[in-house]
Amino acid sequence: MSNYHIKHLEEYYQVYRKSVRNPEVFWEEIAEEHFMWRKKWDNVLSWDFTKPEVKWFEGAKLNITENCIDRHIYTRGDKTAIIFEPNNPNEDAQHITYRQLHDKVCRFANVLKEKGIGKGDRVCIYLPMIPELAISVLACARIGAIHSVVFAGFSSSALATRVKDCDAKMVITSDGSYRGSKTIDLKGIVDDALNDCEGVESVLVAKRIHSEINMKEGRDHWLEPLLEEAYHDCVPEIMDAEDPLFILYTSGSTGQPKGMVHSSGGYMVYTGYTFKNVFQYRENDIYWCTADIGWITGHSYIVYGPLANGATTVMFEGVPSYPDYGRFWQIVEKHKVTQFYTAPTAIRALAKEGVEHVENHDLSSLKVLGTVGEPINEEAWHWYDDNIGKRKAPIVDTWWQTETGGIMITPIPFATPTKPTYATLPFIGIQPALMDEQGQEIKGNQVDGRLCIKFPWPSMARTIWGNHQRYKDTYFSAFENKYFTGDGALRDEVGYYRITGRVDDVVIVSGHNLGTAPIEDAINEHPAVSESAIVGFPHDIKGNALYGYVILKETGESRNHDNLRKEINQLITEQIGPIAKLDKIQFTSGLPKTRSGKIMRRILRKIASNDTANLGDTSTLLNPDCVQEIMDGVL
Ligand code: 7RM
Repeated sequence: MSNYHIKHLEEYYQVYRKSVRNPEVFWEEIAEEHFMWRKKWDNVLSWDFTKPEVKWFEGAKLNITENCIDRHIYTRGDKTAIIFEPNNPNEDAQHITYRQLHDKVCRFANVLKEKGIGKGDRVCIYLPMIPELAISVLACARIGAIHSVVFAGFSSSALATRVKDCDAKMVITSDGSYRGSKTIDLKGIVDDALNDCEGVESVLVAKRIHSEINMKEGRDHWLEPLLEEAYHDCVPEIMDAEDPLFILYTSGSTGQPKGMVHSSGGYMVYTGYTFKNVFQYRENDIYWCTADIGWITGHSYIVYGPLANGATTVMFEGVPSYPDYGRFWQIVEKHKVTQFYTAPTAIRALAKEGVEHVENHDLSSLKVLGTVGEPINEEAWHWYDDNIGKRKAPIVDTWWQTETGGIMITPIPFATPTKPTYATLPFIGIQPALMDEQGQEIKGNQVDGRLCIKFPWPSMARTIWGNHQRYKDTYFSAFENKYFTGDGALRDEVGYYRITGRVDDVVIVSGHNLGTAPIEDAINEHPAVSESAIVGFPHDIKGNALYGYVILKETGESRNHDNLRKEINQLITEQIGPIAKLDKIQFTSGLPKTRSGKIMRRILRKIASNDTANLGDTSTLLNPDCVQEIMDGVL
């Protein structure tokens, strides 16, 4: 039996039981046999969810880039580590070998050092999906700097909030980016953001679109000449297992995003181990995850997990619709992709365009398909299974979060029988629990409740940057001695889990987590707006879309409502980014409120979803009359 590579369902159950009965013995074995340490740990695990404090492999020393790069040079130095597929299909793909990756990461690391970056400093990376993104992430890790990647679709003010929150000393960006037929002025966005960020000493700028940009004397530096001059080797900084590796922001129920802090040792072990098993990765496979490295999926399953296994990982710069809706399948055919991992929203968008975009491509290389980011509906699941996997490639519906660092509930391909819309079974070492609203665990099968995790796992976030109290309040206070995920789930008759969706004020739109509070904050800055409430409602492609109820300061005919709608969406675009724009905006004179003044979002959600048959008791509201007004005005 192999604990590292699980191949049968029986093996899964055996290894799972072992991992739960004696987690320390189990994880010690995985860590010891499959990773490279400069010094072994004194203690595998110590934890206390009441503080909360979790430490894995305490006392151990390592550098994650030695695990992801150096050790592979001896065994697979000429193997491709990263395939870069550009936005424009006529531009050549780049194949970066492990040896070349070592050279590039070391040079970049030396540039960081020369610009005054050292262990523990924060570096904000705001780059499109070009090789420099993966290389800069690894370069930070090489010297122990904490990277904070901000998705390059975020606005300047969202970027500024994140740069300031972690007090970044440096920003890494590019002149601009390609996105389908468009170009985006990334450097201009960075310049706007930095007007407001005093702590940033330097900006490194990669050249991608060759646009005319402004370079601020003394602060901004072109990357290429610095890399050319830099020395090609860099001794890795030796880190403690619990030293932070990166910060990644995720939205929450207040305006300030939460900077989730991930560790070096535990994160490496868990992402490496899950990658191997969830994708059944074998040497010579070509693995492609379509996420952006700006999200956790890209961190864990484009960069760290695959490279820790010496895999070949594809990085795609473009979008699924350019130059046409067959682009994903053209890339699968071109690079003979064996594992393909994407989001349900992408599947739905492609399914809508019809199978003709699929049919003229050879997809026979595909062995495993994956989805992540939101619940996958049955129709999309079958479309994926029938047309992409041809019913031969199992679909792994992987549930996890920015906070969990790695995949938590998932089938293991060829071992776990799949079931549409079910993420199925907990991964090795993961102990889920369903809780009722009184805080009791619901045992047995065919039940549903709030999804918690009862026991630590190596890649869990250790804190929220600069705000440990918020970490405790958000994740460890709802249920005693448990990590609360914010999701609801059900468990079927055989113990399979199906994630039913968020039970808090987060809405998942096209696989992106959006807190409703920050969007409301943005809208409320409009001079004509007095109050607003945002809820999600079902959408065929995006999974959910946003519906905004807005109360104006002055009602009446004085303002053109269509113009106001545009201005509101413009404000949201500026403050958060275009992904947070509202699909529908309804002006109303009141919002349903409880006697304590809380907006009853449950009612607004039902109205937005056209599910008004069962609104529940509205008579206890402070202002029951507004419910009818809102229903009459539905868009
Ligand atoms: C990896 C990622 C986390 C939230 C999570 C869920 C939802 C993610 C699934 C899913 C149903 C899935 N991180 N979610 N995966 N819901 N089935 N397979 O997406 O931090 O950006 O989002 O996404 O609500 O709490 S994330």
